[in-house]
Amino acid sequence: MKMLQSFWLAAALLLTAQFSFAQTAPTASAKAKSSATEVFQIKTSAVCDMCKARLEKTLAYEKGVQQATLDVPSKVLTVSYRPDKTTPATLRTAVQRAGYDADDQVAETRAYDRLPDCCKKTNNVHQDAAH
Ligand SMILES: [Cu+2]
Repeated sequence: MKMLQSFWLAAALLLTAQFSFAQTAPTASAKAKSSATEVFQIKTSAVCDMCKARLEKTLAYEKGVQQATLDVPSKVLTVSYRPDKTTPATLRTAVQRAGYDADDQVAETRAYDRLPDCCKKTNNVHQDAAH
């Protein structure tokens, strides 16, 4: 009898855990769903505010992009885009063409070579008083 009790207790715990997971999951995606806009993030090799300006500008000119914000400390570029106009793959390519890595895709060499020294990925994330 005691074993049956602990079985039910375990089952109840499992259900509660699943229930609370199911509750938190939709909230995260509901935010991205509002008005035909999707949001996704690209891990880049940006290191300073100049990179931030360059990448945000590059993405702003891309078709279907509504907003692009780079968080310099984490190097993560957050893009809001219209899925009927562009795709995450296209936007990653745009980042590569600007001279930066996009997730596991390496920056286009020629664009990367044109970057100022302070923007090379051999640098750590830094703040440059010069700009
Ligand atoms: Cu830079």
